[in-house]
Amino acid sequence: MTDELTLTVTGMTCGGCESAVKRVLSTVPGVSRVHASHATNTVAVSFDPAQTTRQAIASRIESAGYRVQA
Ligand SMILES: [Cu+2]
Repeated sequence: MTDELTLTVTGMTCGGCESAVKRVLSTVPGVSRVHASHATNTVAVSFDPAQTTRQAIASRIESAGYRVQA
């Protein structure tokens, strides 16, 4: 089973930031697809809710230096 989640993330300013977000999320078990856009301040994630949570994904993004809006 796969859930989709779109987070509003601030602090991404270029393609390098998008790549950084994708890289850290690729280490989260259960995350299958990530689309990050600094132009729209969004990160869309496909994930298995049996393996991870919105909270785990958000805290991983924040640990990389970006802010996730509630
Ligand atoms: Cu950047």
